[in-house]
Amino acid sequence: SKNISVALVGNPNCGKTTLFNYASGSKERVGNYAGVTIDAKEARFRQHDFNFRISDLPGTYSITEYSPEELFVRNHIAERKPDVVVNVVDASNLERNLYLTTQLIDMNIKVVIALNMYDELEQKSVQFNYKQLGEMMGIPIVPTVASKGKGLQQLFDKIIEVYEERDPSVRHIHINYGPDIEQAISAIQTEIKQDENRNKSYSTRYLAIKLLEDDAHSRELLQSNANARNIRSTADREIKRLEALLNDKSETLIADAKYGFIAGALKETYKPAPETRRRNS
Ligand code: GDP
Ligand code: MG
Ligand code: K
Repeated sequence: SKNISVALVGNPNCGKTTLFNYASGSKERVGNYAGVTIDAKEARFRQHDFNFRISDLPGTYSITEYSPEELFVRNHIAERKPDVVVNVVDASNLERNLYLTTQLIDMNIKVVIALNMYDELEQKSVQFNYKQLGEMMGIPIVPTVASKGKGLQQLFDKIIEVYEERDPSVRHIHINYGPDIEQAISAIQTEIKQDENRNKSYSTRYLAIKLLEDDAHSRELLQSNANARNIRSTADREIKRLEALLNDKSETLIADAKYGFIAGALKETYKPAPETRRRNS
């Protein structure tokens, strides 16, 4: 039988640990433990013909350098290289949760979205074409109610399908950052690619975007690139050009483009419940 490693990634309180416990059959207490050393819980179980190894990673709103949790998640993805990342998304808080998804898209890795808390979405009368959203992002989306174990069979079937590259809806999209930022990204990518023997843990597009966000960890990583000096000067030049041109910090410009992408995708796929009229007292 085959081995498959899975990492659960998502915002705090989206149901990762609940999903982890249900899937692995462990009775770990669910909750936030402030002050405890950051750690990933790991469990093994069998599903169909597969030996699953599943990791429950700390909750994060983003994968950058800003907190030890974020760095932990990022290193886990780059160094442990899970076969499939399950991005657990709280269905009742899509806009905020999908920000992390845009970073996973940049990383160009195998992702399945568990659209968790789906019960809460069903209770409101919203119309959400999650299939269409998944197609737009190139990431399959499986609704789940982790607290009841609902949808988990479908989720693990989908993980296997994505791992074996049998799902035709999976594709690597590029979030379009607009012509000015895209030009900067490709200028930096060109410099990174000069070194044929570079560390290939991260895609060049991802690293270029992170450099434009002035991300210290990426700068550090790229120091081992034979072309490090040119990469750095190109990034500095492009940041200056963008900031003069678009009149904002380049990391803000990138975050805005990500939120713009999410807003555009949700506008096409998500119809909120009609506003309930407030009663005057
Ligand atoms: P984590 O921070 O991502 O690990 O989230 P937890 O697993 O600790 O879950 C946070 C809370 O959400 C807990 O009270 C869970 O019981 C609850 N929860 C998890 N999944 C679901 C779900 O699908 N629906 C609902 N309504 N609650 C859920
Ligand atoms: Mg947890
Ligand atoms: K929690």
